[in-house]
This record gives sequence, C-alpha cells and structure tokens, in this order.
Amino acid sequence: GTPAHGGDFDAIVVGAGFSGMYLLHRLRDQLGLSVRVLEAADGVGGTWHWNRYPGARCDSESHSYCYYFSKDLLEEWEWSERYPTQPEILRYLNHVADRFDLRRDIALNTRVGSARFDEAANLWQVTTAEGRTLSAPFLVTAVGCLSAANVPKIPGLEDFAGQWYHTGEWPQEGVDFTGKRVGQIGTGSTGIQAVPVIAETAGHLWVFQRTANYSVPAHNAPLSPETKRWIREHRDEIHRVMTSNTNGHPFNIEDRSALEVSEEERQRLYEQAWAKGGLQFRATFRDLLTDKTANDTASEFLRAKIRSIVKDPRTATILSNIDHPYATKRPPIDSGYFEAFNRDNVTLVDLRAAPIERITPRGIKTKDAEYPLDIIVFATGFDALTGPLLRIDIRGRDGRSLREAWEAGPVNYLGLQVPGFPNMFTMTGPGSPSVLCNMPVAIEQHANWIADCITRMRAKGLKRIEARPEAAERWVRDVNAAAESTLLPEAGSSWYLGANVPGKPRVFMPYAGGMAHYRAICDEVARKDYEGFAVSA
Ligand code: NA7
Repeated sequence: GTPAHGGDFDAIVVGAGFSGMYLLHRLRDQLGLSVRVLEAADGVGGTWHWNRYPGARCDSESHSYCYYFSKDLLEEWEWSERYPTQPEILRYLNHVADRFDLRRDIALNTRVGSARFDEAANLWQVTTAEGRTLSAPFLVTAVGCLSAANVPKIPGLEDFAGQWYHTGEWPQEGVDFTGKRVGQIGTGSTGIQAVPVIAETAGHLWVFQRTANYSVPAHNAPLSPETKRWIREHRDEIHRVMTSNTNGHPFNIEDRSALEVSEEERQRLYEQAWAKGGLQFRATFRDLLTDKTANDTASEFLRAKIRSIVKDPRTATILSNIDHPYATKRPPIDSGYFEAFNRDNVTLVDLRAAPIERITPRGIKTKDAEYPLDIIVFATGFDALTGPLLRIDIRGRDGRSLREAWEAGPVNYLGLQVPGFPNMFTMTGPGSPSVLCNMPVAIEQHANWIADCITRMRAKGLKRIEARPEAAERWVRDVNAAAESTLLPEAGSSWYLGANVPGKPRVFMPYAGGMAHYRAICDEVARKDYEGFAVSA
C-alpha cells in the first residue's frame, strides 16, 4: 500500500554508481525503506559506466577502491591488478548490483530533469526527462562529482568532418584509432592515461597541451599471489588506516618535513617514492601541500624526471614548464605518458605558444598551423562538483532554484545539505572532502551518516531536516579557511576552483580539512542532535 506520508517511495536516489548503489542497500536492506534509484545510463556503475576511454583506470589501488561494508563481498572479490581498469571496476559494480539484488529498485535509462520540493505535502516531486513524476519525502543526489562533461565551446566544432568524443561520454562499442590522425585536447589525469594507449594504434597523435602537468609513474602490475594473500590477511588494518587518515588511501602521509632532511636524503626519498609509484608520492613529506619551499623540492624533482625521460629537448621543455605547485591540481599518475613523446607518431602541440583558434572541417587550427585530423578526443574534464547538480532543475522551498542559491558559488552545510532544500542530501558534492580522498571511503561515510540520520528521525517521528543558513555560512567559511591553510588555491586553472569552466564562480569547492577530521565533525553534529540543522515533526 501507499506509505503514510503519501509519497510513492520513502526515498528517491539519483544515480546508480558507487554512491547510489550503496545507499540503496543501506536504506532498503538495513532500514527497510522503499527506495527508487533513477539512473540516466543503460547500466549501473556511474563514472565507470561512462569513462570507457582508452587507458581508463583508477588511480587508487584496487584493494582500497571498493566497498568495505560487507566482509563477504570483500572475501569473494579478487582484484587482478594494482590499479583496477575501468572494465574490471564495472564488472565489480555489476557484481555488487547482483550480489545485493539491487537491480529491481533501479530504473535505468531514466534521466532526472527536475526535482521540486512540495512544502505542504513534505514531498520531493522528481520528474524524469520523459515527464514521469515520482515522489518521496527524502531525495538523495548520488550523481557523482566528475560526471558533467566539459566540452569547450571552440568555434567550428559542428563543422568538423571527422569524429569527436569526450572521454567521459565514450561510446560503448569503443573507438578504432588504427592508422588514424588523432588530436587529443587536454593533459589532466584522463589525458595522461589516454595518450600512451591511443599512441599504440594511431597513425599519428597530436597532444594539444594548454597547461603542463606533473605525473608520477603508476607502476601498475598484476597482483602477485603473495600480495593478494597479504591484502586478505590485513583487511582490518588496511581499513583502519583508510578511515583514520586525511586522504582515505591505505597509506599515511609521512610525519616529516621536506626541509628537515639533507638534500641528499631528500633525493633518496623522492627516488624511493618514484620507484614505488602512484599517489603515494605526495605522502613523502607532511608539508608538500602546506609549505611552498617544501613543495618546490618535489616539483623540481618531478620536472627533472620529465627532462630525463623525454628525448627531444624542446618537447621536454614544454612538458616540464609547469606553473602550479605539485599536487595543487589533482596529481595524475601514468603508465608511460612522458615516454610516449619519444615515439615517432606522437607530437606535442604547445597551446601556450599558439592557442587553438577554431576547429575547421579538416581539423584543429591554432594561431600558427592547421592540424588535419580524423578524430578529436576531448580529455577536457568536467564541470566538477556543482555541474551534475545544476544540470538538474532542483527547486526547494518557495520554488527557489539551486542555481539561484549557488549563483556566487556553492553554499551548503557539511557538503550534505543546502538551506532551503529540506530532506535533500547531496553525496560527494561541493563542501565535502570526497574528491581529495579515496572516493569509496568518502562515499561509505556520507551514506552511513545519511542513513543514520534518517533512522534517528524516523525513530523520533521527525519528518523534516534542513540545514540552517547560519550553519551553512559557517561551513562555507570553514571550507575556505581549510583551503587557505594549504597551497591548493595556488593552482589557477584547477577544477577544484571551477576555473576550468568559463563563467563558473571561482570558489575552492572541496573541503580540504581531511577526511578523518571531516568524519569527526559529522559524528559530533549527529551526536549533538544534528546541531546546525532544523529538525521538525
Ligand atoms: P582535468 O583534470 O580538468 O583536465 C582537463 C584538461 O583539459 C586540462 O589539461 C585542461 O587544461 C584541458 N582543457 C580544458 N579545456 C581546454 C580548452 N578549451 N583548450 C585546451 N585545453 C583545455 O580533467 P580530467 O578528465 O583529466 O580529470 C578529471 C578528474 O577525473 C581527475 O582529476 C581525477 O580526479 C579523475 P587547463 O589545465 O585547463 O589549462
């Protein structure tokens, strides 16, 4: 029968990726709620459904890039490589969907167009692109933070006679680069993964670089039986590390300053970290993200590595001419990125020297040349964090839109709730530490906190929770202060700042105070009966 609140479901969740699937399991199987998950794609997996570009792989290590809520799930799934590929993660998420019988409550091919809070009924009215409306007292957005593709508005794209693709909306059937003239725009984490793989089959690959980037080798490899056993035997310890540090990864940041060791020792430690590979490089010293002089030592080490790998001196100079401190933009890791520029069929194009003017029917035209192309790959990133939410017409109390509320930048409390939008929770949005953290760790924390909150409300017969404006203002100040206490805002073109999307407000969006600290704050808020929220019957 219809629930007492009059809505179609107890909760509607938007998105069936890592976040939405776990939420469904928590809310349905542990709280006994009726839940509907609405998913735009024709399959589950979220980011791992869409990002099928060549070389797509997670930068978190596989044994940490998974759910930890179920011991059985941990026991029965075995990762094959140090870093999981996109197909392997997608297989994992499909396994989870089957394992927990999630599919029966997920509506695929269902894009949400709008969500409107009906204050009198205390219900969210969620309307799909086809015009179907579903209602529930609780709405949770699990839409991802890097899911709204950013295709730059370069004049002439519509006249391009070849094919073009954005990495985050990659065709399921794949793209054949064999013998083709390929132009790739963008050298972020995605572009850096794609270059070496596209170069293997392309006739020629031109890499259009606007901003040079650091990268540390991933040193990916199959997991040995010994490593697999070690992981199995140390699960609890691994989980303890991941949930008690700032970054959610299965390693801690070393408690030493880059400036307290000798030059020789510092080089030795950087070489050691380089040989180990991966995101762990930034954990070499505790002050790489807080002290510019300390950071300079890492940045200089990495620039020198580029110059030592890349044989053509001009190409090496353009690649190593990096103008942001290391790790102030999301640091990429790679499998043969700089080495790819030593191939005869790869050419770097320096957009700082000659920017793109337009796309012609034949290819890309920069200020000083035209590059004839068969395929253009846009590895140009995303309208991060706010984009996925603002692409839905979300309206809270009095019909006020989220777009209006966030005109000058995102405003919310704990990254979880926006004042004026009662009973709507946002997963991994702005104001959350998720994008500075190993994502599944942040996702389990968010989902658990939201599920606990709903449980406690129901136990007390409370029906509405809404962030207080003054609590949100305080949180925005805290998010700013946390960023200001680091070097993170120094990267002028970072998506953390919204700087990659023309016209987007420049606000440092993620909470940089660390995952463990954030977890403690959220727990404390809950313990104090949801301090900063107005909760009512
Ligand atoms: P990123 O990190 O935002 O990188 C996008 C890249 O595309 C970056 O090099 C940009 O240069 C470049 N870009 C964007 N627009 C243009 C235009 N108009 N012209 C030339 N170059 C352009 O996105 P990714 O997909 O690589 O990574 C996103 C996250 O996914 C990553 O951080 C991980 O967390 C997973 P710019 O720096 O703006 O000059």
